[in-house]
Amino acid sequence: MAAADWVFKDGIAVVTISNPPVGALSLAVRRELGEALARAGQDDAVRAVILTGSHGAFSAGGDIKAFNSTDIEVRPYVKDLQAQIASLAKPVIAAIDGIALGGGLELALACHGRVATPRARLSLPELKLGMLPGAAGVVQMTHLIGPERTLDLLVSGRVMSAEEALADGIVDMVEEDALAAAEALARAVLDGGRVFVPVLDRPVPGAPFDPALADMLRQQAARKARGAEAPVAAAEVIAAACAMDVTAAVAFNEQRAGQLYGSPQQRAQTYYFKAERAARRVPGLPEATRPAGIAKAAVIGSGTMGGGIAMVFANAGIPVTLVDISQDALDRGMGIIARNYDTSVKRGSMTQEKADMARARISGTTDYEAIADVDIAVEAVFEKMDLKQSIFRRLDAVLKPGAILATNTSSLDIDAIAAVTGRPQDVIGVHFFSPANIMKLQENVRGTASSPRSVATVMALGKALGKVPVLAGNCDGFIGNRMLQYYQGEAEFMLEQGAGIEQIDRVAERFGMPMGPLAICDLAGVDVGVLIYQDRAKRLAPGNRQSPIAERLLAMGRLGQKNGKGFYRYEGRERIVDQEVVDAIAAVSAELGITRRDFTDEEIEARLFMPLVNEGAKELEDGTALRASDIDVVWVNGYGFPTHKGGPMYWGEQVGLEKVRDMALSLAERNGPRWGPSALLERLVREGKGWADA
Ligand code: 3H9
Repeated sequence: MAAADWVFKDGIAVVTISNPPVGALSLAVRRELGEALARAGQDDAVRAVILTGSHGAFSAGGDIKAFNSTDIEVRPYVKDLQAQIASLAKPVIAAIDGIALGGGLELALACHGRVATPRARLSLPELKLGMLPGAAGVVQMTHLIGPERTLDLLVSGRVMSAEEALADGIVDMVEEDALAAAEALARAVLDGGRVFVPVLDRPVPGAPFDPALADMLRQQAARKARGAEAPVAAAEVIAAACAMDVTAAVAFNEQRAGQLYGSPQQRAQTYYFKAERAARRVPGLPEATRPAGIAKAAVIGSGTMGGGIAMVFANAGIPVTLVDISQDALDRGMGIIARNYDTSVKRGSMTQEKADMARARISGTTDYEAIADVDIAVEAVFEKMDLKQSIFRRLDAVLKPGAILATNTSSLDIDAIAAVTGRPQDVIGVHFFSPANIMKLQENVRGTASSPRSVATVMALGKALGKVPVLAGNCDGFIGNRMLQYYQGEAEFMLEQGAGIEQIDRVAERFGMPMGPLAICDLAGVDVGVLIYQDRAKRLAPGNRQSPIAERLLAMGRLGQKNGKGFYRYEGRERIVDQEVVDAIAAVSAELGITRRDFTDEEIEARLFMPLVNEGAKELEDGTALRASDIDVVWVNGYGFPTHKGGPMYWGEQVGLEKVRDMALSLAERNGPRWGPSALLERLVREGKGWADA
């Protein structure tokens, strides 16, 4: 089939983008669209053109799979197609069913009119790829919805519904039969009954603007960007769209987009886009493996985590029963869920109607018999092995054959949990991150006995729940938390040597992390961190040490944010360094005989992030992670690692694996052998290779 089909009837040519599954604007599509538009221009019998998509998509925009290859650089570009539409003395109407994203939406916005079906979803998601809409999209959108809303739309990458697009004049009609409606619109234009003002000729809503607008937009974008360049560039182009004439603004849009395309951030984010999709595929599952359908779920434990997980199922349309030991506990859990939904409605992230429907899908019980027919039960109680095992015995006794018995443990041994059941093949880990209804990561943990069906089910479930699923092997801390201990551990070792509390957090935050490692400790609770340390201390091989700083803080009654003092003292949200903590750290240094010294920001950055890469390599080596890119997906979605750096493994490769290896050698000398380089890393350095050869 051609990449763009042409059908002609009664004076109207219907040109269809045909590039399943998502209608990406590949070179073949762009060429054939160009030819179709030229033919429409030359053929006097053609009086109007309808541009539409197929396979449930108008177009997902530029062909991401061809990014950074030569194909993308071959004309016609989307802007050439737009110019053809503009110069055609015949109406062109876009008929949009399903997605119109990025370049696809820019193309539609260059048409004279637009009709959408109720299923249409419109977005300019380019910033997620580290780039800008390059075919005038920033200017087009500013002319449609004004500067502030355009910035919000671009920075969030939010998807608009057909109704929303209609209310904003982005589409002209919403009709079930978009083709018929587009044809009627085209005929109305031909009859002179309907006139469309091209998007770029419309005045920017809200004009005239405050001269300080450009600065305001820039600052707003920079605050959200955490070091990403594209949001700031977007703000600059939006400001230009408000201040310059259209031709100059469009040229500036193209220029800024061109500067970002090919940049290290664009490459990192495009890599990351592919990484998320690769993570869904599990190599080695027998071809006949089919995931079990999940129509009904149960969650055991109605605390913060359990309640959040119940909301995730309910939000995805799956009825879910919360199980707890007492009615009191259930009532408390249900109360928190109700408040969370109220907050979502207040913040505008959910309509009242959707929240009510989701809430109605959550029920509670204290009786395990009541969940006998669920397809999956997710246990989400305290991290205590004997408690979890007793719950799994009960689940084993009541659940129907073939049900999935899942645990939300963040660190415990899946095999030890599975061993108390008569069906270890159906037992698997599904590790959600807190708050479960917000955080995207779903780290699925395969036990030794977990069947391919169980694996396939929780991977498919992740997608159905709107999460980003990644498969991990069963080990202490799985992919994410196993690495985290080195990041946080090294932060404390650097404190012992003289680095400042604020300096360490500032470096991590400037790198792009949402919060530095010490501030995170305060958020999670110094007491919680110390429990984990103490537990780990029992298992540490000889020669390895942990810093006693957190234990000291706990002894001083500093629990973290929960009592207003941990590594920092808190006044409202403000973090203030306390002399008492500085003194306590200096005392630890003195006791350990460590000479304190100044640190450069560069050293701190290297010592925080390189150990992550080394431990990631060990996970690849022992099979805990299937691919380096899976580790990146875990860190971006679970820990807020900046997407514009691709993830720790991608970043490590950019910095140089040799440097990562050298850092591991020096940290092993100071902190103990478990900090030493992974054998895989050493081999890759020796052979001059990267993760692709792991
Ligand atoms: C742009 O338009 C630049 C312009 O401003 C400049 C002028 C040109 N290209 O995600 P899924 C593949 S930048 C090529 O699993 P879903 C995807 O890799 C672009 N391929 O399904 C996967 O293939 P595979 C702006 C694409 O239903 C398959 O389609 N557009 C593209 O969960 C299914 O995808 C975007 O940023 C593409 N554009 O979600 C859109 N998109 O299985 C990014 C997808 O072999 N895409 N594929 O890996 C998305 O947001 C989601 O993929 C989408 C479907 C909503 C489309």
